[in-house]
Amino acid sequence: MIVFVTGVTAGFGLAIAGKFLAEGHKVVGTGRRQTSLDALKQKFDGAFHPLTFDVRDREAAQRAIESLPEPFREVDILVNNAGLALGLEPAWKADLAEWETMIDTNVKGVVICTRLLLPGMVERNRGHIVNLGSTAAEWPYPGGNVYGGTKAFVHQFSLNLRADLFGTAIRVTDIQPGLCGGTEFSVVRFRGDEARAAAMYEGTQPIMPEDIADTVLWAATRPAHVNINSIQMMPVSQTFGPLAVKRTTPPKA
Ligand code: NDP
Ligand code: 8X3
Repeated sequence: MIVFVTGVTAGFGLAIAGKFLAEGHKVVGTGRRQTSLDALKQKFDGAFHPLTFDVRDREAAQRAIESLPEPFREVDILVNNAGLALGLEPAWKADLAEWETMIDTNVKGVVICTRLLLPGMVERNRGHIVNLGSTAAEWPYPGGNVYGGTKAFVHQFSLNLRADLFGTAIRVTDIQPGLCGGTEFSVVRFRGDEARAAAMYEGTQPIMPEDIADTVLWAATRPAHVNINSIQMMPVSQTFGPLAVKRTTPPKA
């Protein structure tokens, strides 16, 4: 199979690309960091094709996809993985430019790559779109605001794609992870503050990129008549809390 994975220069994307390559598939891997993509090309020459573009840039994405050489053209699986969270401030203090970056990357980026690759899948009546959502799509938390909103979009977009694809063999899956370590996610979210990022995982055993890669591979290798709509996954060290209730008086014991 030919697997197109956005954001392979770190974290989940790197693990997903590695997993599919190890299983003998060809991978088109994207990102903005040219040197990381070059290193992957050198390591997996012939099986890995790098594309350097920003998923927010529709024309750059189109140029990159149109440049794909013949052996990588007929993409079977698109993994919309590139994404980010920025900040954890309450809505009235958050940086509006950071909100726009999250919307442009997590929403527009997913929409652009999907729209560019879907016609080929429909033409071949073969394909699978796997989106990286988040538990934040369904479980709000303070400071999650726009990040959670973008992942709710990813979830609903995934379901709606399947509605459009009714009658075709093309599958769509939304993977919704909770607390995950071993990626750059929190360092990016806390704008390079490594100590604050590390504190997120202290004393926990979070989900790791390898767990996500296993899940993507599993969803993509179900029998052709099975569509996994969504998978929500959390580490055992994470679960749900009660709804917050602000009281003006302390509760009676
Ligand atoms: P990382 O920060 O480790 O990796 C993000 C990847 O996305 C990088 O390869 C980066 O490449 C790429 N990327 C980011 N912005 C852009 C852009 N504008 N254009 C192109 N590529 C971009 O994050 P994770 O691996 O942790 O996260 C991957 C996905 O999983 C995200 O969508 C995230 O929201 C989601 N997720 C993460 C969780 C977590 O706790 N880690 C939990 C739930 C979901 P480059 O910088 O080279 O462009
Ligand atoms: C990443 C998980 O809980 O930081 O999507 O939003 S969380």
